[in-house]
Amino acid sequence: MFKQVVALALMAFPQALAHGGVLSIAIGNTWYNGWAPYDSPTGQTTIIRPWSSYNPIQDATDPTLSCNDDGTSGALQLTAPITAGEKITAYWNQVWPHPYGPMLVYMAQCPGTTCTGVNSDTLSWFKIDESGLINGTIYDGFWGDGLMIADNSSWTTTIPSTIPNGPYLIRFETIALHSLPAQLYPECAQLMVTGGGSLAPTTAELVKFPGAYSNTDPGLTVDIYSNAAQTETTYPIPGPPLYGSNGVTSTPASPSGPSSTSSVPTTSISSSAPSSTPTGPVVPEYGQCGGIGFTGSTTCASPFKCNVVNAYYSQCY
Ligand SMILES: *[C@@H]1O[C@H](CO)[C@@H](O)[C@H](O)[C@H]1NC(C)=O
Ligand SMILES: *[C@@H]1O[C@H](CO)[C@@H](O)[C@H](O)[C@H]1NC(C)=O
Ligand SMILES: [Cu+2]
Repeated sequence: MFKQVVALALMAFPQALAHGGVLSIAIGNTWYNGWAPYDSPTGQTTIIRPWSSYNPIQDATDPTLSCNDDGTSGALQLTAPITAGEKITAYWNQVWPHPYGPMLVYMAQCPGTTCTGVNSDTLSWFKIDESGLINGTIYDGFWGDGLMIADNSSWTTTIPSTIPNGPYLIRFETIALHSLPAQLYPECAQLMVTGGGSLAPTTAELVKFPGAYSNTDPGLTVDIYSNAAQTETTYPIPGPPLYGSNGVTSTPASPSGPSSTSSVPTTSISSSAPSSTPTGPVVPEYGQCGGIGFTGSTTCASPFKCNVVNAYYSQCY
């Protein structure tokens, strides 16, 4: 009997567990309350796609990996309007407990005029934002997840100004590496993008969920407590190359320069401190080009300029 009471109390207060998800979203001054996974789905109206558990997904082939549920949406599903180039912020339950691992944001365009009723498992996703190991080593460094926690357990990203108009899902994901298998926490929201451009993602940039990750990805299997981790300063972020990167995977720069011989822009994850005359790789549109602790290239690909977003993040656009 007592055990039952305890179990009920845990169900009523799932935030007592060290897990969670995206509870709300803000676009400009508009606040959108999220889906409540522990309430009855009946009658819930929100831009966030239904999701069902605070528990992490720990298998890259899990069928719920797209939006942390079976991929469907109900008839009451809402869609938020957003202008290409506008910022959107996702808020996790506070204080998010997992500071070691990357932050990732994906989008997927829906066929037709709305995403409502479209199964998220059928869509092709492209990555618009990522933040991996920001400084230090895999063992004791500062990660995108730490930045999310420092920023009020929230993550702000910019809808690329170049994506075509239309209905999209946006997928915010935080990955925690403090234990293995890695813990994946994705949630999705429905958007209607206007004011966009005409740069469709390339085939190399598009992935399915599940499909984008594998259980052998170095970025999902790294043991942050290993001896090797204590000296390793680069971390391969899982998933496809960033949208707009011309299909080139983010390449960590080495002290002697970019390891890629390609002439197309690459994103620096970690490198030696920028000199006054940077000769490293140029950062593509929407890539990071500055911020506290950032040591990568500060040179944006032409014609983009490096703009301060906040103290921790400057971006090329
Ligand atoms: C921090 O996030 C919460 C939602 O989790 C929000 O209500 C609050 O306004 C945020 N605080 C600031 C300073 O942005
Ligand atoms: C790493 O980056 C964080 C946030 O940008 C900063 O607070 C911290 O001092 C940096 N640590 C080192 C060793 O550079
Ligand atoms: Cu957790």
